[in-house]
Amino acid sequence: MPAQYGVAPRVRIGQGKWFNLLWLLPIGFALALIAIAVAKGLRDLPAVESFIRTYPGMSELPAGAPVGFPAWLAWQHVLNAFLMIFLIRAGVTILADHPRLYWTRHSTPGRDWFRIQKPVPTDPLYTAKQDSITLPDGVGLPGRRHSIGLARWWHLGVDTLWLVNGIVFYVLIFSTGQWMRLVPIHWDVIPNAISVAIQYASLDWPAESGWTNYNSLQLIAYFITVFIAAPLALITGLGMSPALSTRFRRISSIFSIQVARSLHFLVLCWFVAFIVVHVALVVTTGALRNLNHMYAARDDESWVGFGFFAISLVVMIVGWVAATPFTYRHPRIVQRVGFALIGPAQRLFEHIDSKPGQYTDKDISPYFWHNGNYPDTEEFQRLQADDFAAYRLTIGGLVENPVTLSLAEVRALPYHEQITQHFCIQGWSGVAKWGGVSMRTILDLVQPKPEAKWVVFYSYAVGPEGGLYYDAQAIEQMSYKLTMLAYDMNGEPVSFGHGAPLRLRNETQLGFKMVKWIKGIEFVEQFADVGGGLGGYNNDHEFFGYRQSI
Ligand SMILES: Nc1nc2c(c(=O)[nH]1)N[C@H]1C(S)=C(S)[C@@H](COP(=O)(O)O)O[C@H]1N2
Ligand SMILES: [Mo]
Repeated sequence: MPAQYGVAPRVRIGQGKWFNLLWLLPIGFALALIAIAVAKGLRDLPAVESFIRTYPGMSELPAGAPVGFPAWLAWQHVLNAFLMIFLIRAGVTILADHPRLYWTRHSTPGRDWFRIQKPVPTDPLYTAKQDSITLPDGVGLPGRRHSIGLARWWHLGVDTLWLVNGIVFYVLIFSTGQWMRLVPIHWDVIPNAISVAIQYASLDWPAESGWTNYNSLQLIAYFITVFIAAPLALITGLGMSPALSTRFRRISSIFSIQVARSLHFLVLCWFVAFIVVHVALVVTTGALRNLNHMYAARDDESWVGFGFFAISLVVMIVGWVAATPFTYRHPRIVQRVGFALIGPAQRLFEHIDSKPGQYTDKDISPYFWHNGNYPDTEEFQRLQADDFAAYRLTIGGLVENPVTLSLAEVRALPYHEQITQHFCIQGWSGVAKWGGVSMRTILDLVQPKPEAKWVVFYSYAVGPEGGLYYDAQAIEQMSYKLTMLAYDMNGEPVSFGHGAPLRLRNETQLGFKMVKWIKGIEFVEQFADVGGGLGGYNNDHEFFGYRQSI
């Protein structure tokens, strides 16, 4: 897609007022100056000096707490920092694909609380894809407009490595006692942290002894990062999965995908702020000694730690610079490796056959985004002109009883209705009531042969690069309670924009798998011979995956 840049981050205040976050730079600078003046003033007060003497900044460690850092900790720290580069950059690219955040599952234009894009235009057929924005290549991973397919492989693939590293870290800190240095266990961390804050702000910094014991402010920051932010990143990430959200109804009715996505973003903000402050303090509070602690497992002022740090920095910079060009040159490798890493988890969640009844009429979204490429062929326009009287749905392939059905015949089949939530890969969501035919009814009608493993849905619409839009679904999911062909939406015939006359609903999957404007259905043994061979138009052209339960 042609590049399109967004706007500086904005936060909504009240109904229609937006605050440009760039203002935080001068405001933050002014506040920092005020904080310094106040802290300096405070330190002239005898009461404050005696408070700082009583609470110099460190909480006592439990008996037997380890001294210094083992080599495994150093390695895990390096690996963590390296992986974070790709996680964060790919995460920002995913955000840029739907550059708005909401607190409710409705994703209503104007109700976003945060955006890096202009307000939504009034065109009723405006699509979420049109709304996506470009990031500079060095910032995003990969960054190009609507490169979410590749960004997700980076994000989810690297995430599995990051999680493994994190699990190893948890196991090791708890089995070696290193946890004692990361978990506040005494209430005096609070006054000590306040004391440290005053000392930092007054520019008369506390004594450093990170080798044996962090100061209390540092301790709290590390504790939040390791035990709150990191688990929250995982939980909020999973909170965006369609399969899990339709399965865990109670949790997802409070903790909707949009709450998850917004919190996921706030976790990112925490990590970025943490990294900035952490690195700044490492450098300004005795860089050589600090680097020896974490990169050479020694407590002196030699250049050894700096040497290891410099090597890791070179690796990080090379990784940073190479990742985007590599992705553009070898997108299929990124797609394949990403799928190898996260695919097993996606497959696991696909086995969830959720119950209907999670939502009621009052949950229906007032606005439901449109997406994709609209059909514009003459053939489709003719069908549409006479209300699809000449429409025929052909269902064939590996079935005992191939059929060709008019829309009236489809409507004559037993009626199935469900109110469900749609999860677009780009991040928006919406609830709608779908009426039509259960895919179970279709299976009963056509009797798939035992060899049939995949069910391919073909559309009347072509994709953005030409070629029919299609998608292959695992046959197992076709008999799920919430898989259906919809001809009604919210009590009316499905509109042109939402896929008239017939579109698929498969609630374990992300929205792109739900083909609109269905022309035909084919049962096949494998999808390698269909389209580009990767199981769907988006997989062939946009590097998505054929399993997208996350
Ligand atoms: N034929 C066709 N079907 C399609 C698409 C498309 O581009 N072409 N886009 C998909 C995507 S990415 C989404 S999110 C949903 C959007 O459905 P909606 O427009 O009804 O919200 O349709 C899916 N089905
Ligand atoms: Mo989508």
